[in-house]
Amino acid sequence: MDPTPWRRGRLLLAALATAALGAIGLSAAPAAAQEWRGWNIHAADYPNGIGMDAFTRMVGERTSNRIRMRTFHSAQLGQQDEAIQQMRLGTIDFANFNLSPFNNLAPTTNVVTLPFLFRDVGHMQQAIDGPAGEAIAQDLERIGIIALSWYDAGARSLYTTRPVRTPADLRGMKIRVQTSDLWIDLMRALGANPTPLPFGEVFTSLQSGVIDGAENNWPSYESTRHFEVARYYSTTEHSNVPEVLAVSAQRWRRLNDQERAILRDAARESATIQRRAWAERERVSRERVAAAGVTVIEISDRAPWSALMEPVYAKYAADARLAALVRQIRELR
Ligand code: BDP
Repeated sequence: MDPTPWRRGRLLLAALATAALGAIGLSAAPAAAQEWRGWNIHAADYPNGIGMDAFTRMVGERTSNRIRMRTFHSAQLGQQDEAIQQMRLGTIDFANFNLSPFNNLAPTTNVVTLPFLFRDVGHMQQAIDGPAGEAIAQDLERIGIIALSWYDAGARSLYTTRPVRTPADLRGMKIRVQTSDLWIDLMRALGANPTPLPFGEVFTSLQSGVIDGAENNWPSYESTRHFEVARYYSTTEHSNVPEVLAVSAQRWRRLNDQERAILRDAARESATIQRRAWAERERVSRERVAAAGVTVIEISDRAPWSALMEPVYAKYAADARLAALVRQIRELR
């Protein structure tokens, strides 16, 4: 049966309203609230957890809870490599990752992982908030991951069950690395025996003697309690690889422009919060491990270490695009 004239009028009005709202990027029917699941490898009180919780709070407020995000801290949703796969499939919606586990998937992430590339944290931030970040975001988008902002991860140094002062001391030692070819070659170039393992397996592997050491920044060394089993921390500061706060492209595709802007702004603001918390936590973690009696071996001369890194640059920064990015980063002042 034909709609009555008044019903026809109502239908027309509804259609017009839908079209008008559609034009400004909103849908007529109140959109059903979306529930997003977030992955975090660290505990909630780690600077990255603090950043992520600030991000999800801001997104909730600014979308009137249309996008409700919940972060599962402490790797509750699995280890890092699985989490990356899940982000690509869209079964995890957002996450914070270190960039090293992307080394084999997104070539430009190798550049910011390169040993002894950055002069200091300020230099790293300039690169990742600038040309390096732009290039990496493009690479990540190709594998289904949308980078929204960049988190700090300090400098990574070696920690071991026996004292290490020179590369010669490392010879033959089994050192855990993240799953990345660059890291395997880097550790080999230092004379060690690289052992790729998930983060969550490092403590027991140190305890059982499967490995003799690992490498990480102060906050990770402390928060994981690795310092209880690997009692020597040598300040090699060999890599300043940063981290990304990212969203699955599966989700991103279904957001309107206004929602995307809200997420981008909240992510950037969360990075400011994370970086502040990071600087503070670095100091606190260092104090905590010193109080626990760890031997800190200060490496003041890094030249013998960086001299061994030539093959790593030759292999991972040889390609013209990557070499240009390295040059661009070095020229940042
Ligand atoms: C920490 C990073 C984390 C990595 C971990 C590792 O924040 O994302 O998974 O190192 O070494 O510093 O696996």
